[in-house]
Amino acid sequence: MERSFVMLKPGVLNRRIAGEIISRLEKKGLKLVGLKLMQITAELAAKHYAEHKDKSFFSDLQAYITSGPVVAMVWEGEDCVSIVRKLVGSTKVADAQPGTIRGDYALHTNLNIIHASDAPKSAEREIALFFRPDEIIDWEDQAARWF
Ligand code: FUP
Repeated sequence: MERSFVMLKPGVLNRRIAGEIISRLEKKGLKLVGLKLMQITAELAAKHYAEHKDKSFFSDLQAYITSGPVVAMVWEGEDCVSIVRKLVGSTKVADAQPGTIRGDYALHTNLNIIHASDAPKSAEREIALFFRPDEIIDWEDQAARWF
């Protein structure tokens, strides 16, 4: 089983669409194993986006991601990282296909509403940055009992 770190960026709570977006990941069949509302500090934002620290958009990105609460999540499933990236859609919102989360809900790339790990290694790093091990619940999936 693979895990991915997913974060609903500030703006999602203002727009009251957190539930809709979480629902898309649930409907795909992925398993939610970690979830919390967080106010990210500038330090955590800098660690999370370390690969972008020299880019021109970094300070705007850091300001945006710390401007309000985010919903930090860990999702689990087979090929979870690449499946979530497909559901999320392209980074540049002009390229994000309708039907994807960014394609349906975002108009500006710098406000593209959701983050999802781009590889299993990044997922491990990001999960460790945002979650303590005891905040992730390895619950027994009894879906077959219900459906
Ligand atoms: P992604 O993995 O799809 O989130 O994409 P990146 O890691 O390349 O970018 C991280 C964030 O930086 C994006 F979500 C939005 C922001 N960004 C910009 O604002 N402008 C750009 O040209 C590229 C990224």
